[in-house]
Amino acid sequence: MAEINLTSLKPYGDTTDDGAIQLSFTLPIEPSAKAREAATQLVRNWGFFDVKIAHMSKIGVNYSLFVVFARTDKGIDYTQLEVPDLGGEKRSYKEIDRLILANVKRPIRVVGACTGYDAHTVGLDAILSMKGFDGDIGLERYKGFRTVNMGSQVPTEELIDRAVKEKADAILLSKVVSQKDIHLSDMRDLMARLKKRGLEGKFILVAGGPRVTHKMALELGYDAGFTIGARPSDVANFLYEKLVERMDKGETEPMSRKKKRGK
Ligand code: B12
Repeated sequence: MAEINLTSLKPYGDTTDDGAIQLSFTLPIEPSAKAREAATQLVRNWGFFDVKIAHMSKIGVNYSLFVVFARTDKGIDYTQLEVPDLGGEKRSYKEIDRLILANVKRPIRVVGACTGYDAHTVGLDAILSMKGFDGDIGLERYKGFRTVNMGSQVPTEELIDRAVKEKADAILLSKVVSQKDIHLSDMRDLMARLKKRGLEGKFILVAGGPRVTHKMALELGYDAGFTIGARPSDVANFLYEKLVERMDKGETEPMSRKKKRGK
C-alpha cells in the first residue's frame, strides 16, 4: 500500500496523491459549447488543472449546472492541524439512561428549536424525536431526558422564555440554512439575548446543523456544535457529561458531588 504523506495531504482519486477533485456549480447562462469552455476556464482560474466537464445540463431558464473533474497539487500539513473534537465515550442509550438515573437522579431538561427564518426541522427531530436517526433512538425516548421540541421559525426570545419556564439544563439550537451566514448571526443572537437577560452561563448551549462545527460553536461561546451525521446518543452523552461537570463545579442542582462517575 502506498505511504500517505500526511505533511502534504492531498485528495485521492484513482491513485495516491493524484489530487483529483469533483466540483459542482451553477452558472447563470444557458448550456452551450461556450458555456462549457467558460466553466473549464473558470476552474483553471481557481488553480486547478486537468479540468474535465463531466456533466452540463439546463436547470432553469438561463441556468446551467456543471459537474467538473479536476486536479490540484496543493496539499495541507495534516500533522500541524489542531481541531477541537467532541470525542467523548461512545455509550448506548441504555447506558446513558442508567448513568443519568444513578448520577443526576432526575431527567435532564432540554428545550430545542430552529430559530429565525429557518424551517428545517428534520435535523432537530432526528436528535429529539422518539424515532431518532440512523437506528439510534431520540432523546424523547430516554427516561433520563425531559424534552421540549419547539419546532421551526421560533423567535429567539420565545426559545429563551421557554427554557426559563421549563428550568432547562440545556438549549438545543438547530441551524440548517447558512445563506449569508444566517446560521452564525442566529447563533450570535441567542448568545447576545441571553447576556442581555443576565442568563449567560445558565444553560448548556448546544448548536447543530450541516454547516455548524464544534470549533465554530466554541468560538461563539457555545458548549458544543454537532454536524452532519450527529447521532442522538452522541448528544445525550455530551449533555450528561457536561451536566455532571457542572454539578461537580456546583454550577447546577443537585448539590455538588465530587464522586467519579461513569461506572
Ligand atoms: C428537506 C429540506 C427542506 C424542507 C424542510 C422540511 C423540514 N420540515 O425540515 C423544505 C422543503 C421546507 C425546505 C425549504 C427550504 N430549503 Co431546504 N433542504 C432540505 C434538504 C433536502 C434536506 C435537509 C434535511 O432534512 N437533512 C437531513 C437531516 C437529518 O440532516 P441535518 O439537517 O444536517 O441534521 C443532522 C445534523 O446537521 C445535526 N443537527 C441538525 N440540527 C441539529 C440541532 C442540534 C441541537 C444538534 C445537536 C444536532 C443537529 O444532526 C442531524 C442528524 O445527524 C436540504 C439538502 C440536503 N440534502 O441537506 C435542503 C437545504 C438545507 N435547503 C436549502 C434551501 C436554500 C431551502 C430554501 C431557502 C429553499 C427556498 N428557496 O425556498 C427553503 C427555506 C425554508 C426556510 N424558511 O427555512 C439549502 C440551504 C443552503 C444553505 N447553504 O443555506 C439546502 C442545503 C439545499 C441546497 N443545496 O440548496 N428544505
